[in-house]
Amino acid sequence: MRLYESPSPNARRVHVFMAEKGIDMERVRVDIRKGENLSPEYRARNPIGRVPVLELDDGTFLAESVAICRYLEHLNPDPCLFGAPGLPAAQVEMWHRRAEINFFLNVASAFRNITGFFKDRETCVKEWGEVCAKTAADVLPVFDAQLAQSEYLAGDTFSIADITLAIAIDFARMVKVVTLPEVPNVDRWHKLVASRPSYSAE
Ligand SMILES: N[C@@H](CCC(=O)N[C@@H](CS)C(=O)NCC(=O)O)C(=O)O
Repeated sequence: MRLYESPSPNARRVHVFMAEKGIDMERVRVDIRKGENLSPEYRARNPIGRVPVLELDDGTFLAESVAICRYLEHLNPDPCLFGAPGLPAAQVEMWHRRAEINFFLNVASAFRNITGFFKDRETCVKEWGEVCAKTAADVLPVFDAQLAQSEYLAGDTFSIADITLAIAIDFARMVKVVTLPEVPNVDRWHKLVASRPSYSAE
């Protein structure tokens, strides 16, 4: 297998997931700043033109970080990071979707629209970025309330929901476009997640 990637939060999700699973593979660096991900050659791997992309040994391409992680979970089920079948898996899915849709995507949209980082390839609307930044900040207390009563986001067990939210928070802190509210339970939990050896995987 081979992973097409760049230093970016979505590729990082896969790196941490791989480290949790003890999976390693060849990496191919894609320069997204220069737009290598928009070339016809790259779009043949992923028509959406984003990283990461996993290439299987038979030449199949799999894009979308979560789809890649699901496949890696299938290859190496331990530790279980998508939740045990039944209610635990549904709870992981619920918190993961909240982390991804309500927080991560708003942080990413704020970053893209406010900074114009990818203005060579998309229309950026600063005001929309500011709306997204506020939406991201406003939803963080929901995670804080959950983490006041639960060690990890979806319960007692570390899961992909924790990977996505922790990396999204790191990204928000790094790009500084979202004014993050005080969230002590999120801070407690983030230290716990960051102390895992997998979390420093690159
Ligand atoms: N939903 C996709 C999002 C992938 C994505 O947005 N990747 C960013 C890097 S974090 C990218 O490729 N950006 C390059 C661009 O927008 O041209 C996933 O989960 O993999």
